[in-house]
Amino acid sequence: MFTRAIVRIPGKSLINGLTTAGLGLPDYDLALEQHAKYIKALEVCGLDVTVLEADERHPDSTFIEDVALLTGTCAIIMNPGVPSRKGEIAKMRSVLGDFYDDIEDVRDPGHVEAGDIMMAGMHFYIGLSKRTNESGAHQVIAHLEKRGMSGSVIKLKDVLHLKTGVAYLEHNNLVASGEFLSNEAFQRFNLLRVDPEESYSANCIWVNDTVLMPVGFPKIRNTIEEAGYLVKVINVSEFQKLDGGLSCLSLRF
Ligand code: CIR
Repeated sequence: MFTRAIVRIPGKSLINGLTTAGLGLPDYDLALEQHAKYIKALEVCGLDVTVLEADERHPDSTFIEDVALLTGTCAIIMNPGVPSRKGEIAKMRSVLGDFYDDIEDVRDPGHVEAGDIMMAGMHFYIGLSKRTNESGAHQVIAHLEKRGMSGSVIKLKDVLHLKTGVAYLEHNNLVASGEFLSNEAFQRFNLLRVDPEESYSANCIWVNDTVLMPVGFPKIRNTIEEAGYLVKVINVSEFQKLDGGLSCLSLRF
């Protein structure tokens, strides 16, 4: 069960965020509205949500998932793999200090963005991507192993982050799309397969047996409901324009 989440309000500079989506510029007012509804949905799932103020200097800082990994026992502050996002970690130690005594860091030459880390029980899959390298992944694995957890790496081909294409919904159920459907490492799960035309929906999140997913993906919604979950759909169109999705917008712990 999760009891808490941390989110960061998008700044006006959001429109300058990194993107490959080709979907146009986000509408800032609509992004704020969608973000407020996202917070509400987390609260309805029982989470106590800490809302951080906007950080205008960092356009992508609302994608707060990328800057820390929060486990049951420790927090690990990431080292983003792209220059414009490096400064996002500056205040995380004091923010996380309210919740964790045990805080580690990923250091150069290691880079990790936690959108590349998927927790499945006590094991953490770490995507090697354009943002996350071997050195960073092995630092994370060492921090986890010191505390009785484990990690392994997955090489990414097409997607930005690991969780762009997979989502663990607990109970051995894994939502998977594209390159991950045939990945050997994921065959031990019950795969909930996402069709190529619904690939954006693979970035969904389990919050205490409710699955939050983006609007407009009826096939995978049906599959997830048939697997026994309550589904709540949320419109995050303005964040999709920046390659972001539901998982990226919060740290859940
Ligand atoms: C970026 O390119 O870093 C942001 N525009 C999107 C980050 C999305 N985060 C995630 O998938 N965890």
